[in-house]
Amino acid sequence: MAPVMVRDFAIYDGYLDLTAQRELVEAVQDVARQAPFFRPQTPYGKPMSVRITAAGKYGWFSDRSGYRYVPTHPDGQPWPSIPAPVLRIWDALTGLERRPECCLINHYDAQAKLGMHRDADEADFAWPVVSVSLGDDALFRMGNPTRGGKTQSVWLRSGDVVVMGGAARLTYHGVDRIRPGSSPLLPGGGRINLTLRVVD
Ligand code: MD3
Ligand code: FE
Repeated sequence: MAPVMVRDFAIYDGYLDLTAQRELVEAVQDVARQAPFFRPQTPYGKPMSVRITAAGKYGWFSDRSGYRYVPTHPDGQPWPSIPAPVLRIWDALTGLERRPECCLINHYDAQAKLGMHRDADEADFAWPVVSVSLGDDALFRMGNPTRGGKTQSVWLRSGDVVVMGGAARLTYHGVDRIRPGSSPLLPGGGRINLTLRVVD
């Protein structure tokens, strides 16, 4: 499947069929049973609207002392391993020998959004980031290597996969809003986004 390229973002529209999406939802539910979703505090002390959990060697965490990768869930347990069907997507689309060390899992309810930011806490930006969308549609905004400037938005739908390599890897991006009720995939509604990252 050939991606649609938007600003070096490779968008694989409808990459996952319904069976594959359901398999991933089960895998995410399994991770969340072991490592429950939580709401991080921003360094400014405000709770994020997105709830998160993770799988792999590292998860992502934020509190008053800043953003960082951490080897354990806030409950002290190591993160569950990254589910095999998730790694298969990485393998198929990147063709890399290297595997991601973090599968960050974001959950968006009807009110949740993610402000414009760059993902820059990883050691080597030469590795791509892969994103998988499940559930409700999301308005994804792509910006520039520095804050500000013209942006371009696309609706990401359940089953879409995006590969951020090249210039896109350090591009500002965010999620303005979801379209509540647009997908019946998740039992409680909302949207789940998986991002696969090489951290070390
Ligand atoms: C571009 N997540 O978790 S996925 C994030 O839909 C994040 O939950 C959004 O931004 C979401 O950090 C957007 C697309 C995405 C993810 C990671 C990136 C784009 C990226 C890392 C670098 C560059
Ligand atoms: Fe991001």
